Amino acid sequence: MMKSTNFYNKPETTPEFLEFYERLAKMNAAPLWESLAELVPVTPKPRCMPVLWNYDEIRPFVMESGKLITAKDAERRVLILANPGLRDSTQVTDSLYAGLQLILPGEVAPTHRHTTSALRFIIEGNGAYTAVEGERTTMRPGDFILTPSWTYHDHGNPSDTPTVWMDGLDIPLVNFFNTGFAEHYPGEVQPVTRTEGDALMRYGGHLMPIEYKPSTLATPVFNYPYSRSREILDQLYRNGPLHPCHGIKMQYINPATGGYPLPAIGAFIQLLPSGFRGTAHRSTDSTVYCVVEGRGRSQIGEKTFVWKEHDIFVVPSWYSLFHEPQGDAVLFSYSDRPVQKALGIWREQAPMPT
Ligand code: GTQ
Repeated sequence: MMKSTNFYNKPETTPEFLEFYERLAKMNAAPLWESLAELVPVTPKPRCMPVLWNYDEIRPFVMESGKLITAKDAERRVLILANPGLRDSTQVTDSLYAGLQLILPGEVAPTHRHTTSALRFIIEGNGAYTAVEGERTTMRPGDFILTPSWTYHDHGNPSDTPTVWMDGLDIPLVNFFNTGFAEHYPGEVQPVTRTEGDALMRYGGHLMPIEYKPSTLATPVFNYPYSRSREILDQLYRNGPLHPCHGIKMQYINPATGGYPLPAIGAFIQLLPSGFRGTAHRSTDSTVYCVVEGRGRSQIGEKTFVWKEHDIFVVPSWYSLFHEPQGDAVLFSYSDRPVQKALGIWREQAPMPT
């Protein structure tokens, strides 16, 4: 097999070449052969790196931010999870954003909407809510909550415990296309017009409103409660079979289309049962993982990450990956898979060829 380093036959750059390049630059032009290997790589070259945020280490910073600024003053009090491979960046992967958001008892994060879509994966707390288009949903650990593009949303915490969740947004993609818009709702808190649980009952059961036609690509269900997800994983584990790489892995769906929950973000939840040792695999969608339950380790390329509940880690595109839990473990993950699939460029090897 040809080595990727000499796949392209790059000519030696003599002074004559360099002189030509200088004159070319003044014409706002450049020689393709100098950057072909970078522009048309033989295999993916993600800039983002494998990285793990240990929740016990980052949590004190999250709480400290709560003393520094209010949710209202910050609009959203969030610590961005910045991938060290993406210098000076505000991104967790080359295409996606992640953050840890805190809302303290009595606080409100004011109502706004934007073209970027958001998912929330709840880490701790009990009794805070996210409101989406007139319906409030209580955020409980492990819940997967969505605020689709251009839907008004606010967060509030009438409980007596701080609530922390991971935000996942398609900010880098939306800004890449220069399609970012945002606006405030006229009031701080949007009026409640629907009973809690209405969307889940209406669209997320085994019934659908007659002749319902989705008006957007986003799911009409905006809370996928963990209690349900966990029960499904448990039941499917009992029923089998277990995937050699993924354990029991399911994807969150838009029940109206069977497609992804958001146009640009796919999300997954998997049970790695006690005694499981996953086989190495890889895929082209750089993925953000959040440990929901348990502990274990994952081998990502050359790196081994030891993780436990609430830790967050990144697996870049095409890095080999396997998981090994210690006891039962549950992992949540999200990636830009829907975009890659829409472009017809998503690839997976699960398991990797030996
Ligand atoms: O909750 O609306 O982490 O607008 C970044 C941007 C959260 C939000 C983020 C946002 C939000």
